[in-house]
Amino acid sequence: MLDRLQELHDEAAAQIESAVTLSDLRDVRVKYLGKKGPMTELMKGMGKLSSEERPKVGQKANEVRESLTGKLDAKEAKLESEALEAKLQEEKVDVTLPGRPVPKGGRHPLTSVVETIEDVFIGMGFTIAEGPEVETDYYNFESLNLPKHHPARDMQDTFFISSDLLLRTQTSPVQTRTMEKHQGVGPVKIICPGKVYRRDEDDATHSHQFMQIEGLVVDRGIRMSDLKGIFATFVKEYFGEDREIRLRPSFFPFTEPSAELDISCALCGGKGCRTCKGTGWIEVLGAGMVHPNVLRMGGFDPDVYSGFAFGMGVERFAMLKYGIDDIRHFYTNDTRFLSQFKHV
Ligand code: 2U9
Repeated sequence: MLDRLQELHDEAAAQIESAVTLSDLRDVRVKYLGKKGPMTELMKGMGKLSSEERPKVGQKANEVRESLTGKLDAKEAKLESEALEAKLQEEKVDVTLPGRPVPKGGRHPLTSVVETIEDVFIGMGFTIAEGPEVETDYYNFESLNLPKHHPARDMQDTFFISSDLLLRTQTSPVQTRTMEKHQGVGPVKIICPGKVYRRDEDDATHSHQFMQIEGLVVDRGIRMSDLKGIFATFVKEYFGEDREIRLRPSFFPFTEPSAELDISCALCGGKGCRTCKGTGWIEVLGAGMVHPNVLRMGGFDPDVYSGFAFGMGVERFAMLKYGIDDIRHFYTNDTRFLSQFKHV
């Protein structure tokens, strides 16, 4: 029996030695030291031994068990540390590698154009005023000398929300609201940037939603020459020193007299080309002296105060400056278009 125990020990020791994985080792442990293993089986025969032999066999069995347990534990620790080392090698991270750059966004070209125009006017002493996009009929039309059923209302096809509420068709209501706040005391010198809405079919030059910047100056003794001086500075700062300006008579219900401002065409230098339709001039904005009715409705006495106002379409300015041929590019969020304006 002692020999058999030694045999079992040597057999198990050889298998422990040759085990490659932790699972192999677990099988060896169960096979030799488990309840159904040969050791247990052998011990069942202890009863048949003489009282002299029994302690010897018992002692040998304990030695074998201890020896095997020690070998198993040692091999298990070795395999576990080998597995950990292999895992660490496999998952090794090179912390010195440079990071992958995250692509950066940029300002939308319309935002850049608005900010540039704002800066020019702020430089001339204007402040910025803003107001709601959902307006009342009074602020969008009545207060601008456009009473109900006035034919000029049709010039601006309107999105109505109810008979009295609408999406503003121009930022002019902000100017009326600002005049009201001043309670008949000048000066008022503001520009009003913002989104406006018109019931238009979208095409290359029309959009049902677009951006405007309007301006208003009200004070004692404001004249048409003040308007022209402001535009001369603005055009040179925004479009360039070499641009000339001219005013052409026009009509708007809220201004009298009214005019349109043209700038000389930079492409042909005034000779006439496709961009300026052969005229040498490009129309950029509308303006005029504030109509006395509009001053009165804003709370200013037209016998004491006068003013001028103007309005421009931001998309048109951006299209002229960057040579963009379709207004819809501004709203389709195609990054191939937008990424060209990252640095403007
Ligand atoms: C008040 C008084 C007067 C604003 C003005 C224009 C002329 C004008 C157009 C330019 C292109 C609109 O975006 S566009 O389609 N605007 O030509 N706007 S004068 O006049 C005002 C506004 C408010 C109280």
